[in-house]
Amino acid sequence: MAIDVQTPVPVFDGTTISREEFYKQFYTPQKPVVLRGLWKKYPAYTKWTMDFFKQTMGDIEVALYGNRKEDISKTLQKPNAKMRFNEYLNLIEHEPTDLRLFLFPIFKYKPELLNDFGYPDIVKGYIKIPFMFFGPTNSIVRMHQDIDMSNVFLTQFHGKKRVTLFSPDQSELLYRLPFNVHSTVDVDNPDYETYPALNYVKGMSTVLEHGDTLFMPSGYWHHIQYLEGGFGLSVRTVANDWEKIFGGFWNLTFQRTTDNLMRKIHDEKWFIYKKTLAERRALKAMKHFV
Ligand SMILES: O=C(O)CCC(=O)C(=O)O
Repeated sequence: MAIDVQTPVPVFDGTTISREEFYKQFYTPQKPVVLRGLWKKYPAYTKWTMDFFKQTMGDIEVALYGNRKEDISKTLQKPNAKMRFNEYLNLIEHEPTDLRLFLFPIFKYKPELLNDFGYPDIVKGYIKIPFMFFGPTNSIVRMHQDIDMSNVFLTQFHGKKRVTLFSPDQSELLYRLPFNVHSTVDVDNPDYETYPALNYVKGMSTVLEHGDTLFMPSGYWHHIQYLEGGFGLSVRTVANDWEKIFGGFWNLTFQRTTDNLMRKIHDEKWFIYKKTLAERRALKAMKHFV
């Protein structure tokens, strides 16, 4: 039985939605939405294609990460491969691979790309550090929350990807690993014997295509499957409440340092400890339902 993610993320016309409407319906209540065409007014909307990136910056070297099984316990730190950007773009267009390019600071290599877009005024308080994400068909971004707990606006430029979302209040049922923002749950093939609390989670899903911007409120869990090779860009805003702002700061400092240190010292044992704790917390959370 699949996890209940049938509820579709609502879709709004991003070319007409006003700031008032966005705040009232989505930003203040922290509800996800797809804003179709939000970036239509910017040159990037049509200019940023695979060929554009191949031609303008194909020569740079990029570090790539795959979906290694052993990485389930780790935040990805060591790349699986390095190659020229145009070789990589050809690969994800034409060849089977699982190599992804994520949190790519493309603007460091080519700052003039920043002139190709702006920050839509449906919201205030942007953290103006955009990142790009590239991936091949069938590659998976395993389920996680963003470590800084910011609100995310993820715009798709090329290819389609399915995004599955869960609200942060389901973290325990999703077996959130302590000292971490990941879960070992496989959303596509749920193992209800090992993870019985998954019977009680309820998510949402959507497929993003060219020109769609997905608003993911702070702390939302997301799992992404690239249905086609492609790329997108994310910009973020600071979380809406102090608890989440502090949570993000905590994750980036104390939590991450502790996790890295314990991993170095105890490795597998530390992972087993975190998994056990996550299971205990899930069983406790499940008691509200059974
Ligand atoms: O689109 C992707 O490849 C990953 C996006 C993501 O995980 C994020 O923006 O936090």
